[in-house]
Amino acid sequence: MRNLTDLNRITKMSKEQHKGGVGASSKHESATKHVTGEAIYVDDRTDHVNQLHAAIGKSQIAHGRIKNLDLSAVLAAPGVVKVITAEDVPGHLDIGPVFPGDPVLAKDLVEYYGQPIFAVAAKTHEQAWRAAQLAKIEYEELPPVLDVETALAQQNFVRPPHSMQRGDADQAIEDAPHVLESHLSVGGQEHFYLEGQVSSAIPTEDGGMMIYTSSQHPSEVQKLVAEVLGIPFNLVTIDMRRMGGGFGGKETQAAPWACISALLAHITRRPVKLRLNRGDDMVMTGKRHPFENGYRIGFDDDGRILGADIIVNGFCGYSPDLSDAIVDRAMFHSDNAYYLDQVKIVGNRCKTNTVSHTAFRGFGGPQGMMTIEYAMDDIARYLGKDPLEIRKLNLYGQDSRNVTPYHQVVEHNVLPEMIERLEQTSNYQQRRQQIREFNQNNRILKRGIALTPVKFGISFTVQHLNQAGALIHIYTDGSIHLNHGGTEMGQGLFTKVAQVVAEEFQVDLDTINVSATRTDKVPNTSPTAASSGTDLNGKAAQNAARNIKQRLIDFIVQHHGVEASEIVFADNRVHFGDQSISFAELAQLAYVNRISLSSTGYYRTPKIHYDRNKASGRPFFYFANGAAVSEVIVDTLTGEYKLLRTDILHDVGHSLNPAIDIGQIEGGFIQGMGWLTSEELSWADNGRLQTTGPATYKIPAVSDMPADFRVQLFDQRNREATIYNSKAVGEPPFMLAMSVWSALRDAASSVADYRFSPPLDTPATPERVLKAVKATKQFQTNATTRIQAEEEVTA
Ligand code: MTE
Ligand code: QUE
Ligand code: MOS
Repeated sequence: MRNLTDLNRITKMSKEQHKGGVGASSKHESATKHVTGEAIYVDDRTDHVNQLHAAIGKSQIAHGRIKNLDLSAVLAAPGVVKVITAEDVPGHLDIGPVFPGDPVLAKDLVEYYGQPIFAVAAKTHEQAWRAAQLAKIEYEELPPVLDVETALAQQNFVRPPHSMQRGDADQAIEDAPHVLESHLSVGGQEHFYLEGQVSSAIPTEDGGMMIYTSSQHPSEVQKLVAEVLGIPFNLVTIDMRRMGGGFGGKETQAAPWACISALLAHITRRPVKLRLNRGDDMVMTGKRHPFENGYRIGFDDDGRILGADIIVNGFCGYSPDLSDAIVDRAMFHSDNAYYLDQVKIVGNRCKTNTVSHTAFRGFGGPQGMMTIEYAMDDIARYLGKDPLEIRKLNLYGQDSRNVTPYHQVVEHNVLPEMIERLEQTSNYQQRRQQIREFNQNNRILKRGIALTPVKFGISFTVQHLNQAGALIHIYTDGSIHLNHGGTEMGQGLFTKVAQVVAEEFQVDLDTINVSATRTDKVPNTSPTAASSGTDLNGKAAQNAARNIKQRLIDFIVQHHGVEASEIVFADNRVHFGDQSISFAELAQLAYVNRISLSSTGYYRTPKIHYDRNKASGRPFFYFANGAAVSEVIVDTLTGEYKLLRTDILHDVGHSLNPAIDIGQIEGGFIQGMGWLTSEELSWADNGRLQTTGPATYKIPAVSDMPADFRVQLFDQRNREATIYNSKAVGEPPFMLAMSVWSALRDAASSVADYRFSPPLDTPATPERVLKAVKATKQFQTNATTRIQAEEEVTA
């Protein structure tokens, strides 16, 4: 019998000998294919015989009724085979994901500029697009609502308002020694995934549909395609191997194009591909919600918050889409990392005649956090203190100072320790001093620095979405086929889940093949969203692997007459008694002995519950944390600036793959920086989006990376029982970019020796930074005049 030392030796050996298990910085499973161009995206799939290409005819007004739709020129255009309108939809017209409100093609009423009205199928992509421009449409125009103020004044909402509260915020503010109030405009954001929206539909022999689509939510596409066609769900199959980026923009926004290509395929009985060009994609798909937020906060002489009254108003666009959950998440993150003693938070879902805004990395959380971070800077300037001091003072802490406005207790709070550490490693205090000196000695160039924290709740706040399934087959050569409900969009989900399975069987990562996400393999899946992909699918895959492993162990016990405790999976082998066979031999042996080598797996997140009517419960299984210090330099004559250095300390628990996690942190931070600095959406007065390509919409370039970029993982395991005690990483780092915005404000504030907190809406473009500098100079001038006047009076 094998003794414990032997077992330990084998287990230890396995760490060295099987490649790519949990904790290894294995490269992304498609890294090589990505850089050689061999990775296949939907549009790279070989065309089918007889395939048609589709394009969309769009509304040219923001709000109105269609009086007359003349499509004769479209139908007569070269190559055109079929033109469809709402009248041609055999099943449901509405494809709203949660609540109704999104007709797949507009019927009578149009509610935003660019709304799909008809679709064309032609022999080529270009023929379809050209034909779609030839429609003659007469409208009866209605006044559009294009701003939040009007929507609020008219109580024009896509969903009813919602609020959460604890204690009596009004009273606490009234009783507080100091009160500040302000408002903040937070801009939206275009997803700018490199691969645009695309779907390819192929009719199947039994009246069903096979769809290849770039979607984060294959099960929802399956449901909606079946519903618009009026056929059962089991006749529709969705296949999704990889996206060229999703970022939330392919959660609901992929479905219309899948439905339209399916409708055209259903009607013509031919395969149909629909790929939006960049301009159409930007006009027709929802973006991050812009927000108009406000706060009124009471605090004591130290800057400790005593009462907070916060309002968040999301621009939802014309329909509910996911806005209810998005504004909820903005509300859930209005505290960010701070204890707000007596608090009231109100969220409005404003209806505007623009495209329906949707999920985008952080799902409303970033827009929610901005307000309290804005207030932190304002309180600091008012009291003449360093903003970091105010932030630290207000962090969630011990005793009763650890309960959120929705009554979830903040457990295992690592942020105070993380901030302490980052303050040290980034040399914050010394650099703050150097920056003060630099600013005193430089009239035109000013530097700024800020440290901002992030606390982000992990779990879908809609409880039933917190579940996942997986499917594993082991073949008789020992190679493993893995499938799960999550989708790959570049974030490394397939790699991490495969690592979990490699760890379970102690085999090399490259013996596992992860195949395309398909609705006929794992059914009824949740969107790959809320950063939960690895948490949910990793556990489901582990469950499937453990089912098979248990069968193999039972088999060895019976077949070889050894104790289960003596069986060890290690280094691509299984050891028992005095024997050791390869994993492939074991698979072969199990097969001939009629042991099933296939299993499904399932997982549901424990501990979570939430009563939305009471706005109370534990919506989040745990929190992911991070903090960043950014330093900028601003030209106060032009408002131009540069990010000089960023230090990040981020909490991913026990990392499943440090290389991929650091990639997510860097990418998320840069994407967040783009949102808060250069990416500005512009709509004309008639509701037409004017920023429809990279020439007018500025995403970060490689030259915008901080010259000095230091990312560290906070390597402490998650105290909750997540997959190998890791933490979700997809969205939280996005919000670390608030440090850049706050640093820009710090630089502007230096112009009045930090006694004034200039307004700085986002994106903080050079124009807005220049405005902030000017407001600060004005404050300085007024203050000087006032002092001179006072001196004259005294003299
Ligand atoms: N990383 C890449 N490279 N591409 C993406 O589209 N999407 C982000 C994040 N990281 C995204 C990404 C968003 S919005 C989410 S919710 C998560 O990845 C989803 O994947 P996960 O849950 O597997 O982390
Ligand atoms: C975070 C998210 C999502 C969320 C809630 C979060 C998300 C999402 C949904 C959602 C809600 C209701 C539905 C549905 C999806 O909720 O991405 O299909 O019926 O899609 O806290 O990221
Ligand atoms: Mo991410 S916004 O939850 O897709």
